[in-house]
Amino acid sequence: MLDGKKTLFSGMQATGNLTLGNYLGALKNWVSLNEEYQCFFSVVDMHSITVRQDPAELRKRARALYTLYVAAGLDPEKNCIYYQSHVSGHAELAWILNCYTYMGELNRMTQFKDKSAKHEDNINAGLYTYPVLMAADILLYQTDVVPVGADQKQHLELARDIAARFNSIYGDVFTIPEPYIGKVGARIMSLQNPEKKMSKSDENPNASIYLTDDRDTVIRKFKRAVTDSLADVRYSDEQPGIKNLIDIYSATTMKTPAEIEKEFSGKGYGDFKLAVGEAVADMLKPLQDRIASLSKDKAYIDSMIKNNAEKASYLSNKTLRKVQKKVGFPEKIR
Ligand code: ATP
Ligand code: LTN
Repeated sequence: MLDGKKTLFSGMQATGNLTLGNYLGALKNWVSLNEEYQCFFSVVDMHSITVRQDPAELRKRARALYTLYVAAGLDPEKNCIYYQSHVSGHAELAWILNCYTYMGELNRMTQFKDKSAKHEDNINAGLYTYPVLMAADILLYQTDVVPVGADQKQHLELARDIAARFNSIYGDVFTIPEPYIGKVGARIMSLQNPEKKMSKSDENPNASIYLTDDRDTVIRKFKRAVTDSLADVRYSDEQPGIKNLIDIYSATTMKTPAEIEKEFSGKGYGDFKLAVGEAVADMLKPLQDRIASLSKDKAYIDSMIKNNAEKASYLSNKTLRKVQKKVGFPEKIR
C-alpha cells in the first residue's frame, strides 16, 4: 500500500521488436491502471542478458522501450517507469532469494526448458535463476498485483511460494502478490499461424505486426495473413485466422465481433483484410508520431529515467533493509 493505493508491478524485456500483441494485450491496457494502483513498469534489462545481447543494441532497445511506454500513454510522472539495472536492490534481493529457492522448483520451470533448448550453447546460471530475479522484482515493492500473460503465470506462482516460505520463517516480510485480474486485453495470434500467439521472437517477420511497421508494411502483412477457404467473415473457432483478424479489428476500432460480422457480410476476405490493415495502420500512426517527437526530447526522457530510478531505489530499499536484517546481515555503520 502506497498513498492508499495497492501496488502493481510489471516488466517487459527490451529484446526483439515489440508487436501489436504486446500493445493490444498489455501496454494499451496498462494506461489507466495508475488511477487505481501505484504502478511500477520496469524495463527488465537484467533479464535480457540471460540470452547473449549486443551491448549497443540492448541499450538502444531499452531506450526505445522506455520511450514506447511513455508514447503509449503511461505517464512517467504518475507511473514509476525505470530500468531494472538502475536499481541495485533487484540484484541484492535476488541473491538472497536464491538461497530460499530450491533447484527442484527451478527445474520445473517450462520457460527455462524452452529457452535452454533454444540456446543450447549458452545454458547459463542466470537463465536458470531468471524466475528468482523476477520474484525479487515483484517482492521488492510489496506488490499486490501483477499483470502477466499465461506464459509467466508459473513464474508468478513461484514468486508467491518464495514469499510465503520467507514469511513462514521470518514473519510478515513480503506481501504475497496476486495475478492481476482486470480487463484482459485481446490475445493476438500470429498472422502466419493463427494457432500460435504473435510473438516478438518469431523468426518470420510476416507473422507479426511490429509497432514500428509503416502503413504499407502493415497493410501488406494483413493481406498475406493466413485464413481459410470458407470465404465468410465469421467469429468462430473453426476459422482461427479470421477470428484473430476480427479480434484485432475489434480491439482497434472498439466494434464488437457481431458488428464486424455484419459490416463484412457478403464481402470477400480481401476487403476485410484491407480494412483491418488500414485500421491498425491508423492506430499505429499517432503512436509512431509520439515516439518520434519524444525521441527528440532527450532531456525529458533522461530526467524521467533519473527521477524514477531514484524513486524506485528509495522504495525498494525499505524492503531490502528489512530482509537483510531478517537474514542476519549486520547493520551498516553510518
Ligand atoms: P517473446 O517472443 O520474447 O517471448 P512476447 O512477444 O511473447 O516475447 P513477452 O515479453 O513475453 O512478449 O510479453 C510482454 C507482455 O505482452 C506480456 O504481458 C504478454 O502477456 C503480452 N503479450 C505478448 N504477446 C502477446 C499476444 N500475442 N497477445 C496478447 N498479449 C501478448
Ligand atoms: N519475465 C517477464 C518480464 C518480467 C516481469 C517481471 C513481469 C520480469 N520481471 C516482474 C512481471 C513482473 C516476461 O518475459 N514477460
